[in-house]
Amino acid sequence: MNVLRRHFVLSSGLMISGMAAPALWRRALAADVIDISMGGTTGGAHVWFRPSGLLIQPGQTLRWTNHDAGNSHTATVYHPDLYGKQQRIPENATPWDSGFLLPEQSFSVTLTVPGVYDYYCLPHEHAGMVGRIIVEGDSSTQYVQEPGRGGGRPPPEIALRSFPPIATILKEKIVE
Ligand SMILES: [Cu+2]
Repeated sequence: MNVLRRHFVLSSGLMISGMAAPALWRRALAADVIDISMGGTTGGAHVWFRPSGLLIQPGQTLRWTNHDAGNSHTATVYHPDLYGKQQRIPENATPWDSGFLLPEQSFSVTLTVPGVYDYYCLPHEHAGMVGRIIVEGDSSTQYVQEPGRGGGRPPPEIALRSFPPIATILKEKIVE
């Protein structure tokens, strides 16, 4: 009895962890508002955006929420108008900067211009806290980045290594 019961709990637990996550992701991607969590370990040794890579549709809204009790974070795009960075958003897209979000504060932006958007956390760019959004376009849309566009400062090496690859985002739609 005891053994059977444990087996049942275990197998249903596995089934949930194996099936619920993709279903939740799919539901999240279909929503009008898609959540991105800002997090970190106690002491701030590791910090992150989750998911770090997303493929969304024009008109969908992204909402960043700081779930890190011990740190402030920002979601700031790479653009010459913001801290003199190199432009890593589509040519005619509007740059955004959330400003510092205290724990449990949120910031939202609605994206309409297709293309690739790279962003970072102002105090944690050098810890590799970056993310990449792709707004899907039609078959003529080019998703290729043009590093150096606008002539501003490029991301540091650790940030460049931390962006999820464009091909992976296009294939997986969501990258943890
Ligand atoms: Cu941060």
